[in-house]
Amino acid sequence: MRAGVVFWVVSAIALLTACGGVNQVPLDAPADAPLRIPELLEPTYDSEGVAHYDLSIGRSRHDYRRGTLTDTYSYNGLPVLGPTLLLRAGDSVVISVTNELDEVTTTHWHGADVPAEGDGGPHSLIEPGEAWVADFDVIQPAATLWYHPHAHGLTAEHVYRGAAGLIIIEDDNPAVAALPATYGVDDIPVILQDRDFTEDGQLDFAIDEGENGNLDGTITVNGTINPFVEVPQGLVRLRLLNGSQARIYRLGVEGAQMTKIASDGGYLASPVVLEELVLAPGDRAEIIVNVGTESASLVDRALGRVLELRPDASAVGTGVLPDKLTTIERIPDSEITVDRRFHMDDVRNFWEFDPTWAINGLQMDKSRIDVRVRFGATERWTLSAGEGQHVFHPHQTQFLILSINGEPPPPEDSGWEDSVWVNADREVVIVARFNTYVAEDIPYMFHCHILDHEDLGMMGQFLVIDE
Ligand SMILES: [Cu+2]
Repeated sequence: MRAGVVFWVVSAIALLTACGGVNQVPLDAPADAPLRIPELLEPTYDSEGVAHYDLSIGRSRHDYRRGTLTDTYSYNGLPVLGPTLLLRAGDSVVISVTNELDEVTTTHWHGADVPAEGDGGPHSLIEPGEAWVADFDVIQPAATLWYHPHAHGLTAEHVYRGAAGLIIIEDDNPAVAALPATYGVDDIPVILQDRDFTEDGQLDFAIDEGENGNLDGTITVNGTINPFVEVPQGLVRLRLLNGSQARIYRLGVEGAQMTKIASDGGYLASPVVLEELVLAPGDRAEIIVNVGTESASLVDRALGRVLELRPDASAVGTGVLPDKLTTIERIPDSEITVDRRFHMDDVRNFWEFDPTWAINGLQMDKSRIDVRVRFGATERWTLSAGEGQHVFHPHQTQFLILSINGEPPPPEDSGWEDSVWVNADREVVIVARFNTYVAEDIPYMFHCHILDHEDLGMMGQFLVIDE
C-alpha cells in the first residue's frame, strides 16, 4: 500500500518549488569563471617505499560569487572539496585522515578494492580531533575513483558542504600511454555537483525524502559556477565525477566529439563515441573531447552548459587516442556460484506519510549483517526497483553488467563499474568476484547512492566469509 493523494500533491508542490530554483546561466552567456582545479596530492614515499598521504577534514570558506564567502567543509584547508589523490597501482599506501570538524565523520574510498577496516564506511567513525589511518595495497588498474564521508545519516550533508575529492590511479598500461594525461592541462577533473544557496549566500542543504532525492538548480564544477577552462587544441581528457546528492545528468558535448574511454573502474576495452552520457550519483566516466579552434561545451540536456572548453590558440595537445585501451575478460556464466536479488523500494505502510526507502524490505541496521558472501565466490546480482530512482553501489568490488532489462549492455556500459542506475523500468543484472579480501568482522556496505535515500536507510551490510 502507498500513502495516497496527499503525498503526491505535496510532492508536486515540492517539484514546482525545485524547478523554480533553476538559475543556470543560459548557454549563450559567456562562461565567466576560471575552473578551479583541485590540487594534486602526490605520495610521499618512506624508506620502505610505502606511499603516504595526509588528509584532514574541516570547516572552510569558499567564494561561490554569492556576494559573501560561503561556509564549507573541505579537506586539507582548501576552500571547498579536497585534493586529488594520485595513487599508483602496485603501491602500498597509508592515508591518514584527521577530523577537524566538531562532529563525527568518516572517509570512504569509493570504488577502491580495499580491506574492510580501511574502507572508511559507517563503522570507521572518526571522532572530532581524532585521526584514522587506512592502509592498503593498490591492487586495481588505472581508474578515476573518489573519496567522501560515509557516516550513516550524515553522508549527504557532509558531501553537500564540500567534503569530497577525486582519486586517480595510474598504472603502466602501455596501450594508454599516449592519452592526454597532464593534470589540469589536458587531463581535467570535472566534479559535478548541484547546489542551492540561501539569500545570504550560504549552502542550502536539504534532504528530500521523495523518489528523486534533492535536486538543486545551480551546477558547480569543482566548486565553480559557470566555469570555463583553457585547454590546448586537440585531445582533452575530462575525468567526470557525479558528486551530486541526487541529480542524474544527461551529458553531451557541443562543438566537438565526445568519446568515452573509461567507466567507474577503469578503461573500457575500446573508445566509444557517444552522443549522450548518463551519469548517476557516484558514477565516474572519462571522456576524450577533440577540441578544435572554437570553444566546445560540456552540456547537461536539462540544465544547459556545464563547462566551456576554451582552446588556447598557442597550445596544441599531443594526446593520441588508441584503438584499444585494455582487455576486459568477461566472467563466464559457468563461474557463477550464487544468485541474489536486491530490490530497492519504498516499503512504508499505507498510513505513513514519509517514504521508507529499503533494500529487500529492510532498512540499514549497523548491528545486522544482510549478506554473507563466501570468499572466492562469483555472484550474480539482479538489481530491481519499485518506486523511485536508485543507484546501487556495493563497496569493495568492481562488477560487470550482464544485462539491462534483459539485453546485453552497450559497449559504453561494458567496463568495470561500482555504481549503477536502477529503477522500475531499468532492471540490471551484474556479476562480481569476491576474491580479494576476507571481511569477517567489519562489514562492507551496499546502498543507494542517492544520498537522501542512503541517509534515510537504503543501505545494507555484507561480510566476506572464508570457510
Ligand atoms: Cu535510491
